[in-house]
Amino acid sequence: MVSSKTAANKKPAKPAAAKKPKRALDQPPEFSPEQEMHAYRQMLLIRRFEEKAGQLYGMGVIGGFCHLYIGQEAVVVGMQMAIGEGDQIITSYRDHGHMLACEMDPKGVMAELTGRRGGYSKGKGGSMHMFSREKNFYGGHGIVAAQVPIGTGLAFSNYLKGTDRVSLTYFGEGATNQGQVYESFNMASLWSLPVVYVLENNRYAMGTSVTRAAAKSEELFNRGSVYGIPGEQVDGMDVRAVKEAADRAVAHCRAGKGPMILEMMTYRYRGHSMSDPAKYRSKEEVQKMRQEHDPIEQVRQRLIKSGAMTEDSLKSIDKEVRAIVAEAAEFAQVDPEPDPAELWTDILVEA
Ligand SMILES: Cc1ncc(C[n+]2csc(CCOP(=O)(O)OP(=O)(O)O)c2C)c(N)n1
Repeated sequence: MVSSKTAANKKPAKPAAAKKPKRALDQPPEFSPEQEMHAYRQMLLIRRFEEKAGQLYGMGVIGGFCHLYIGQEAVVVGMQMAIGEGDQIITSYRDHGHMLACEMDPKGVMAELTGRRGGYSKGKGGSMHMFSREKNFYGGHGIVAAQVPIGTGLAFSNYLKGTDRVSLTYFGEGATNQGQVYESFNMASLWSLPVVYVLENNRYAMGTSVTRAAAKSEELFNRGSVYGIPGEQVDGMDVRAVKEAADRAVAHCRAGKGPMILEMMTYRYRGHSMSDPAKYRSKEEVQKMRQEHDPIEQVRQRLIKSGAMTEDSLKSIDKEVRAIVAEAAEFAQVDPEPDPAELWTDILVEA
């Protein structure tokens, strides 16, 4: 075990320079046709997967908690396009999209939702508690903001090991009011840890609007400023804007300049969880976001306009994606449930 004293001695503590928070560019750079296609396919996979999960939940095949990511797909896909082998990802309970973006197997994710042996936590974790060391996905956390110190710890480990790996630590705007976020900001800045705090501002924490819950809610990207952590507000519905901001934030971390906050302005179309009828906002508000800002539709329109794809070729991609999701759903229903004896396994790891 490495003591914090050793850690502090390894590199002299270098406080991050206090930078004036700035906003990202209004017009993001264009994607190549390959990047557009990649983003389209990944976002569509998440959307179709979540739609199927919602359906299975309605049928009673999935039980317990289930928080869908529909509407927010551009955030995780754009972030993922900016990182490389060995960079870590950690998030809250709204985690299926993050897992798919990390290329975890949709069958294993869906089977965990249905509580089957082939699930990523052997059917014992459910929607909020899945992990993959192989894909550098560190969960899946049900306690609001609990992943923020853990994600900061991942960055601390990168720092101690002297690697250039970066931790992407996601959390919601509701989590931004939790104390442990600021303890994390302090340490991340103190030791210049390579962590990008990806603040997914989908405007509601359960049924509470950000404007009712957060002081200075219009500038959450600025919440790290007293610690000298630079922050930016990003159009989280446009995958190109996300990728562009992510590239800069990741480069900032890799250059040893410490943490950065990206506030992703996004929106969730569905309720907080499956039991939320979402009566705290108007249907028109949701409709407007879907019609004018949908992250997948934006890419679809560009692909068609540029001539890179036709309606028919896009339909065939949709068919392929639906087949992957159908296969996952099938597996998640035929795979056996864990043996009751499994209740006593994987509880404690002896070091
Ligand atoms: C410490 C703690 N307090 C309260 C809850 C109940 N709770 C679950 S989700 C949630 C809202 C969090 O909203 P946000 O961070 O914005 O994330 P989102 O659900 O919008 O992705 C709350 C209050 C919890 N799980 N943990």
